[in-house]
Amino acid sequence: MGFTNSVPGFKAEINNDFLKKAEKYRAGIIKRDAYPLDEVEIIKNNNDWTVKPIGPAKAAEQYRMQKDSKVCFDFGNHYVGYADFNVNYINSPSDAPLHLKIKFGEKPFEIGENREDYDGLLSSGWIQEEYIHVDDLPAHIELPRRYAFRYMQIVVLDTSPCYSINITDVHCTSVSSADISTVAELSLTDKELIDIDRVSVRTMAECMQDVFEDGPKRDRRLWIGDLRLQSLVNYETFKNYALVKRCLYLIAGLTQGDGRLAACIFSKADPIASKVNLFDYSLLFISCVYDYYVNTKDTDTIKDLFPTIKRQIEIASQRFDENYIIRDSSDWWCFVDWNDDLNKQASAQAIFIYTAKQYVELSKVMGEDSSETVRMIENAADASMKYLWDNESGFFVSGNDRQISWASQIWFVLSGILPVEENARLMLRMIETNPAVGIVTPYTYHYFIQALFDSGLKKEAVKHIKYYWGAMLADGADCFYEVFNPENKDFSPYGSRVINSYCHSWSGTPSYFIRRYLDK
Ligand code: RAM
Repeated sequence: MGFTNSVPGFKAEINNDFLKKAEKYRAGIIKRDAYPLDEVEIIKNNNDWTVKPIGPAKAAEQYRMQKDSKVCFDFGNHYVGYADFNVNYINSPSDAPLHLKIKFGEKPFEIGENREDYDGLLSSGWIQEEYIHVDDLPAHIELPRRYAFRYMQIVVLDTSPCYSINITDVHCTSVSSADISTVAELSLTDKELIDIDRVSVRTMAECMQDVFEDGPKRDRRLWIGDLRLQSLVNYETFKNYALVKRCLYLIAGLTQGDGRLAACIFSKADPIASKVNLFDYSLLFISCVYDYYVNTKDTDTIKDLFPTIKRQIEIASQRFDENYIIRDSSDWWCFVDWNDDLNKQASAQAIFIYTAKQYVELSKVMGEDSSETVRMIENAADASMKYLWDNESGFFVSGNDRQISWASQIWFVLSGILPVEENARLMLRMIETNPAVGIVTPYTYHYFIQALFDSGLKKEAVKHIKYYWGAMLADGADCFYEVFNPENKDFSPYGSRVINSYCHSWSGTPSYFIRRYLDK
């Protein structure tokens, strides 16, 4: 163990053995060539940005351009990669620097909107836009960042009165550690599910880089909650066990001190734990390890990681109050969903029970005594029925205002403290009553679908997969989105949809459900 202090006032704890292991399982990146398929124009139509087709892209031919002209390419699908092109002068040698603006977008409106108008919560640095000067022509331009995009627009800001330019050979070297050709074909014949599965698999492949990234446009990092869902899909599709193992060691190897897990890891140049700690994400690391064990039976890795998961139970249990209910607070202590109105206390209580049960299973595998955790689970379950179950409404309530939300019911179903038939009734009652505090992320929608399957409500599960992910398909999704509300497609927890990620790993989980429960 060693300490680093690269963030003032924040002591990250590093387990070098774990980091070495993470390095050993570093993924090989597969590179492929991608070219623009079509030339398009992004125009405002009925108050929104839409794609107007111009014609097939002239991939290796000239785009003759002068000051203030622009060209937009449609690559025909979502890509993660590095773009390059050639540019030369025409008419006369370049007697002044060429000034270009290049934009990339997963969605047309990212091309259409101006960065200057962005006023969201997250850094505008995420907006995929470059201003470059080219002093000498001809030149081969390699853009500096890795982009996640379907659309690429080049705008000529200036040349000089003497020369124009031509642009040729627009190209992208796409990158991923996943190979879609290794994924088994489905045998089911439901066209909508096949389409949903295809887009899920692509979403996952685009997010599988050096680590399981949450989204290749934003945040491009390893979050525990996202990893949990990505690895579930991975076990049913790519089966890249080494990449999961790498991520598990990275997370356990870069803690916040005292064994406390960071909710996410910055894994690039000099890997470091983030300063964010989330009650549910720390516990869901246990689920990551549990699922990994179930799918690999790799007891050596479980042995390494056991102290880490044990510590998460110890830390989480310090949040129980005198009634054995997880204490609520008004800071960002627990994630659950991006619904601002959501009170997270009940979900947190249920997540404790859900993950502690998995910890007990892993303790058995390791031959460790878990009787204390078993007692905690019983106490937490009893307290939940006493203080959080509301007989009158037939729902679990959360927080001082006894809020009834979708998330609280879903997590209590998953915690398994009620019999399956009661869980099924609870789910149906929730769907029927439709409590006002709903779901805004595919992440929580995943757990909703899981709760339906766990309650034996397969038909409802399929119906809701189609309703939710089918609506994204109908919206033209090449990959599935970070946030999606079919009733309010422009919703963003960050104040602007421009900064939302439109290829987000936690949204690719229909493949897991389809392949695990439906494709038999
Ligand atoms: C956002 C990302 C990420 C998620 C966190 C909590 O920054 O969408 O996927 O895990 O929130």
